[in-house]
Amino acid sequence: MFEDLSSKFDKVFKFIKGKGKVSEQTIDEFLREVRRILLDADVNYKVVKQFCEDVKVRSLEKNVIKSINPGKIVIDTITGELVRLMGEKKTDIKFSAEIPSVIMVVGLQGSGKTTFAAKLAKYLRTKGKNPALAACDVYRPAAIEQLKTLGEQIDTAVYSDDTNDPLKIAEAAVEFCRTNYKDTLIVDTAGRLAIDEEMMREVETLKSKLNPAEILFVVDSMTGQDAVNTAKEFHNRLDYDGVILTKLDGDSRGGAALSIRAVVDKPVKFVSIGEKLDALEPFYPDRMASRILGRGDIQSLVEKATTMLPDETDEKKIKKLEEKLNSNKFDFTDFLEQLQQLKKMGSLSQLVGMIPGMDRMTKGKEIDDKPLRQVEAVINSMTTKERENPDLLNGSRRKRIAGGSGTKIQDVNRVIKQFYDMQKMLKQFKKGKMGNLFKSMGLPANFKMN
Ligand SMILES: Nc1nc2c(ncn2[C@@H]2O[C@H](COP(=O)(O)OP(=O)(O)OP(=O)(O)O)[C@@H](O)[C@H]2O)c(=O)[nH]1
Ligand SMILES: [Mg+2]
Repeated sequence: MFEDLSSKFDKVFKFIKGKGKVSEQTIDEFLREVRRILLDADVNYKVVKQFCEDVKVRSLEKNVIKSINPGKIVIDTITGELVRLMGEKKTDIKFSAEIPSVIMVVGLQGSGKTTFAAKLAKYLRTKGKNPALAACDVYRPAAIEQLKTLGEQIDTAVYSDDTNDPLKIAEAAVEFCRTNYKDTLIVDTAGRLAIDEEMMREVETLKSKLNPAEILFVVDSMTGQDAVNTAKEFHNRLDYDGVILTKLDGDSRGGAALSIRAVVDKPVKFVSIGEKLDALEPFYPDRMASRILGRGDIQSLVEKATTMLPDETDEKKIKKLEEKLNSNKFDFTDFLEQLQQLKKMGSLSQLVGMIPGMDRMTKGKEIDDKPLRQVEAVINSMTTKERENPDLLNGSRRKRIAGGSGTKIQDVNRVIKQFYDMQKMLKQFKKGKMGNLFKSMGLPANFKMN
């Protein structure tokens, strides 16, 4: 996700980090670069302009020119402004007092509505809801079948009938929910190639008759500024409640994710990151900013881990690691074990973006096991002493390891950096509170960093 954007930010941050003191002119120079990066990522030009102005004003307010660490001030400001741009806080789905809460899913053709409707049903079930789906796309021949198939996969009821009238189907589906104790109805609607009057009128009618708790607008993030324009038009007609960004697993440049909130002033509620039905994540602006800046997203990783229960062999491993950690510290062997554990948790492409530094390493290339294999090769070429004591790894040792693992010295440096990054991130989680999370991640419940 956003590898290009991350590596460009990385470069320009290095430039400012290297400065002992800055003038207003240096800040301007730096921001010109930031501006270019954002425009290249297809962020709306008005949004970019405002963003750079805000960063400048805030940095000056923080006395960046007199500071002895101007790089930190500027980078912290950029991070904060990115979070603000994307809406600051995670926004949840609303439910109505009446049963069922109706959630309408709207958007252009092929944006990912039907897939999202099923993903949302699956997600809501993990939150204790009992949803049903309504098949209201009566135009595309296979649409109803598609939703039924998805419903079967997630063991969720799909209401459909042959009336060919979206409103009648939706109203009957509401009744179906009431008699079958379904508390939430997710309504999948038809898409069109472009916004047209007929589709808009149809969804407007659905809105006025169904009185939905939520209207969610689904948009393909790969379409960049088009996505933002469509979001605006839909918003003018429907005044929806939230945006769903799909296909963030593709080579989306980030423009839609970064501009949509500022342009339509509606929160992004979920992002969809793959075709599989569990490839859905709530949208957290701060975590997204962290990914955009290439710092990974350990929180989401840990949350993902909690949905997995360790099997018996994992339990044994946890015990062993626990004993080790009580007397020792997190070393390269543990690091490798953790990465292998993470790999078991899901597709590597979903996980790499969450591991600090990994995203940049793969640079949007076809994601396979290569990054992990490289980490393995590098760690396997270390001596036991080196694995236990990473501080031993001086220049000549690194060179030897590169030779031994068939990698370049930069690869070795990167693995070492990743190790320290992960160590740092894990340190942020305090003992106790995160105990159960660690457990499912394959770490002892009383895991603690020295
Ligand atoms: N890679 C990727 N593919 C996705 C994602 N979401 C949906 N898709 C794929 O995009 C295609 C279209 O998805 P649908 O859910 O059928 O889209 P739709 O908006 O319902 O389409 P219409 O009903 O024709 O308007 C399918 O092949 C999905 O598998 C995603 O987050 N990532
Ligand atoms: Mg559909």
